Amino acid sequence: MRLTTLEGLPDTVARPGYVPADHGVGIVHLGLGAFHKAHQAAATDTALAASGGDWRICGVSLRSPEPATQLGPQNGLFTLIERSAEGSRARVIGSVAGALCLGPDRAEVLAALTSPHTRIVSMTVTEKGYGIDRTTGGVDPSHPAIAHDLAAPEAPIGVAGLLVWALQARRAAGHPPFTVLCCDNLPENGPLLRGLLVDFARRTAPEVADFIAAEVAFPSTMVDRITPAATPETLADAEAMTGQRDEAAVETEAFTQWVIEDSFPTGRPAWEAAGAMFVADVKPYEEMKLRMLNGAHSMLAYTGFLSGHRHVSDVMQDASLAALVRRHLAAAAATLPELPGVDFAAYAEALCTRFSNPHLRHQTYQIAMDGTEKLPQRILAPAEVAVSKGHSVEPFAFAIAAWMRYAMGKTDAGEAFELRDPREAELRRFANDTDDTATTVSNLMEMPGLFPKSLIANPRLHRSVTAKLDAMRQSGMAGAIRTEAGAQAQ
Ligand code: CS2
Repeated sequence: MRLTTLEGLPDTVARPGYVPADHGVGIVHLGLGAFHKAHQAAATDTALAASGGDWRICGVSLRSPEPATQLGPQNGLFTLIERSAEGSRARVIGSVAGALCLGPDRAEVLAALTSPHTRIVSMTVTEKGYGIDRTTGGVDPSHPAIAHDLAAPEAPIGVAGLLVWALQARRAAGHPPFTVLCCDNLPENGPLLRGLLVDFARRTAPEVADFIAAEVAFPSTMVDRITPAATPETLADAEAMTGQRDEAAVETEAFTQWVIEDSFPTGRPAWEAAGAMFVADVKPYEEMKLRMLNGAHSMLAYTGFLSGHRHVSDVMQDASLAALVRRHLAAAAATLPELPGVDFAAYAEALCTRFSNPHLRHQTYQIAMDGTEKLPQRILAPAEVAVSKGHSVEPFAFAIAAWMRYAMGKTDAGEAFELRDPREAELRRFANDTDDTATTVSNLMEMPGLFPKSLIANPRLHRSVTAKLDAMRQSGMAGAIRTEAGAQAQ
């Protein structure tokens, strides 16, 4: 039997503490993937139980029809499996009221974005989904969705195009603007998105550009919950736990964190009931998370994948690599300004425990994707700080070398794999152009818009990355990891 109602669920399964149908939609969410379901949808479910309100979510996927075909027949209900060392627990989430796909459901999506009931538009479309030119902060006209929407702003398909179109339509109709809530792992994601939308509007609808800059709220957020892509095993486990077939089940860890700038002129759900922290300045939290959790994740993804570790928890079983993860966390922490009430060493330890969770099958290959979009905020920004503070650059050089080795697109055994990066072709070409490692390092570092100038011009970093990449090519990734960990131990 397919999950369609809350009736008949076993007592061991937690269910919404409210009647879903009694609550209207107040949020449109773009990017209806596993992370949204495990994080914001779960927090909204808790908030609805605690304080009510018309805050259910209309979920929209911009391209993939799957989320809508999975959730639609289930009335938006899905099982969230939370896996911790103590075991797994299942919870059915009721906060998603509807699931649409922009292609087939275009009219409904546009109606939801312009509805006076919609007070927040949130999104998780991944780093590459926006089309931001990080050097200017404006739009990247070569991004496919941006290019499309600049040419046809009246028929948008991308985030910037849709939001500017909707904000303009709302203004014309006399409805207040919605709050734009970016939930992707991008630095200062609120202002970043504001910059993108204002630039897009200047090019397509100049009359609303100043209005967006001045009147629309773009609170920044730090989001955290490790959520692997769902697998057939996830669905089988959900069925075993709930007794119902659930095509939309997701699994995640027990831990969850959300730090949000409290700037919601038209209201918001009581997310604090789910542990969300509302602060005036999200930046120090976001830097901590991007540089420590995500930075270590990227480092261990490239090194782990290439040394034969399929899952993050396998990496943590490899004593040499686990030592390098700890080294990376300490180096990243040393780049952060003090954050009252937060002990970075304890945070690092907690991250190691989370990474070691054997019940969570989080693939290194999943984290390795989209490196060109992730490296700047995760590895390069802290590397720049380390250089400026006179700290060792070795941990960052090791992570950069591992990414470069990965960009070659083949394992030590010579087996080819897809990088899954929006700059795949360019990366492969630069990574494989020459046998001279120092030239490879220069070529990759000088790819437009990626490395900051201060790092490109740093001979110490260049030498260190070259030596480490050489070691990875000559001794293989597993050998290079042992050497690096050995050098650290001495
Ligand atoms: C990961 C993140 O895939 C990745 O790049 O580093 O998705 C990570 O699991 C989340 O940010 C954790 O909150």
